[in-house]
Parts: sequence; C-alpha cells; structure tokens
Amino acid sequence: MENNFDLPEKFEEFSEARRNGFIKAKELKERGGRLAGIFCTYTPVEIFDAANVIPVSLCGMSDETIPAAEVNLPKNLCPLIKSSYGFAVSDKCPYTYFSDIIVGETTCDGKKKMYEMLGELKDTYILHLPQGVDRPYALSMWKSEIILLKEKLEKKFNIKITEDDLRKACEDRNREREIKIRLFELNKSTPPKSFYMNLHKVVDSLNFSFNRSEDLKKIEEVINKIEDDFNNGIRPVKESAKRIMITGCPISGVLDKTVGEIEKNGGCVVIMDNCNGIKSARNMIDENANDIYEAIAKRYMQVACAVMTPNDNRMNQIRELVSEYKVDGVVDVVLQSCHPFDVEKYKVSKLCKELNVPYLPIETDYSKTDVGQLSTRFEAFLEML
Ligand code: BJ8
Repeated sequence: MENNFDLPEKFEEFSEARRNGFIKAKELKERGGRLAGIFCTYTPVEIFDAANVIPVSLCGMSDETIPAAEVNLPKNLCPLIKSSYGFAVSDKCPYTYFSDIIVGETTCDGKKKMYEMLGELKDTYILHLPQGVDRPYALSMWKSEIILLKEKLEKKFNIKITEDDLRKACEDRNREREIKIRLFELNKSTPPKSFYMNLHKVVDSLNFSFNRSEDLKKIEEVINKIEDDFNNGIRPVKESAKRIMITGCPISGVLDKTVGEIEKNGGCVVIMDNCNGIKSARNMIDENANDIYEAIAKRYMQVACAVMTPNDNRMNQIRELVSEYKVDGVVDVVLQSCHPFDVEKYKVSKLCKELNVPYLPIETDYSKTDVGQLSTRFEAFLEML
C-alpha cells in the first residue's frame, strides 16, 4: 500500500527553496552581495559566514547535464561528479553562474580532478584535506588549510575576518546543528513522527538559504507543529512500518527512487547517516576554545566520510544510530563508480552482521532505468524484516 508523504500545505515552501533560491541569488548579486559555491560536508561554512559570503550547495542532482559533462569527463565516473560539472559547463546552474568563487576539497580522486576543470570556468579554490584523522600532524595541517581559506576570502573580497566574526559564526552554526538534530530526532519515536521525504525537504532547504535565522525559525515552527500533531494523536506513519536507516553516498540525486520507494513500499526511513542527513549536523564546535581555528578544524575532522582512511568515525556513527533510532534494516546506497563507499560496503556489512541488523547494499545512478528493480528489491527487503 502506498504511503502518503505529501508535505502539509503549510510546509510546501520548503520544496520550493532551491528554485526560489535562484531568484534570491540574482537579487543578492544585484545588491552587491557575495556568493560561494560549495560541494562537501568538510567545507568549514563558518569561514564564509564570518566573511559575509553566502555558501550554496552546487552538487548536481539530475542526469540532465550528464551528456554535456561526458564530452570532457569519462563515462564511468560517479553521477554526482558528472552532474555537478555538467551544470557548470552548460551554464544551467544559476548558483554556479552567480558564484564569486567555488570552493572544493581534496576528497575523492574524481572530484578533485573535476575541480581543476571547474577552475577553467570560475575562480576555484581547493582545500587540502588530510587523508586520515589519526596522524599527529592531521589536525595542524587541516587548521592551516582553514586559515588559508580565510586568507583567500580576505584577499578576494578585500575584507578582514575578525576572530569575533568567526566566534559568532560558530555559535550560529552550532544552533543550526541543534535545530537540525531536533528535526531528525522526531523519528526516534515509535511510530516515527514523519516520513523522511518530508523531513528531507525541510532540511535540504537550508542548502539554499539566503536568510538563515528566518529559515531556521520556520523549521522550528515545523518541528513544533509535527510534535503537537503527534501529541494530539495524529500518526502519519503506522507503528508497523519497518524502520530503515540509509547510509552511503549523498543521495539528493536519487532520493525518489531510494527513500521514496522505501516509503511507498510501507517502510519509513527513520534516519540517514549520509551527508544529506545527520552527518552534516553532528559534532559541535567548541565556541569557547582559545584557538577557534583549531576548534573548527577539530569539528570538521570528525565528519565520517569514506574518503578518510581509516574511517572508524563512520562505523561508530552507524553503531550509535542503529541503536538510537531502533533501526530494523540498513540500506547502503552507493552511487555508480564511487570507489570509497563501494569498497567500504565490506566493513559496513560486517558491522551490520555484528549488530544483527539486516543489510541491503544497492548501487545506482541518476537515470530512471532501475526504479522498478529498486522498488522490487526494497519490497522484498521490507517483507523479510
Ligand atoms: S563528506 S560523502 S560530500 S566527499 S563525489 S565520494 S559519491 S565518487 S560526495 Fe561526499 Fe564530502 Fe564525503 Fe560527504 Fe563518491 Fe561521487 Fe566521490 Fe562523492
């Protein structure tokens, strides 16, 4: 039976955030504002906030621009990389168009080489991430990179970023993380308080926010409304719905055929541990630390991504979330040709076995060709739980 996960009318504006953001980006530029395109959860957004530069997410979410990308990029590359480059090279992404600067990181090989090509189209700056977090020099290296980014923005925009600006930005972003976590925690209850498709639309709207404090207020209103409804006996999700956790690659480009199909087939995604989900909200910055740059570096080094080796943070995160969200089954979504997450499936499957929680790995791309096949696999997985 199909679940109804339409957003209540009041919240429909969250789905529109990306589209409305285009107009806001244009207006911002007309007012002389500054915009930066970013790609990754390792990006220390506090530096942009302190520089009064609005960071927007540039990750490609559709296969529409992949043919344009494949003119210059190999076909057997992850769709997220091809789509992102395709939007830039075909001038189809207003955010890229209006960005004063693009900032990427040395994460996976495909992305870091693609950034070099983006550099032909826009001023592109690359932060160099350490390859792992267990080396004694990793923290000081990453702190130096964060300071270099600050200096790059100061030079580019002819501004001075003060420590006070930075501390204020850290406080604000910590508050934002707390609100996002409150939103995710709605689904700790039994039954969960919302389908994940709805929660995703709300949280994703922040990737295109031009007035964070106002947008966060709206999100708090949504959280309160969902809680009030639940307390008044409204149950959008059945108690019998199997509780699914999604892990793996970012899935904005395959959301409908993963989360959507799971929820249409009678499951409920209670949490996503990936970069579209709770990964970007976990771990706070120590706002009162003497060395605020080091505090920022420490927080971002805890991001649990398969590009790090070892990546124990991800395993610990999965272990905690499976227990906290009472997960019945884990779905590991790997985008085609994503070697870091594909290889790491081995460790995730072993961990799930140890935790005694059924595990379903899937590999997909941005096309629509496998929607039916995925739906059948989710149906069978949910039945088996
Ligand atoms: S912190 S997950 S946003 S790197 S682009 S690794 S899917 S082959 S996106 Fe990521 Fe930052 Fe990590 Fe998150 Fe694979 Fe594709 Fe590479 Fe990707």
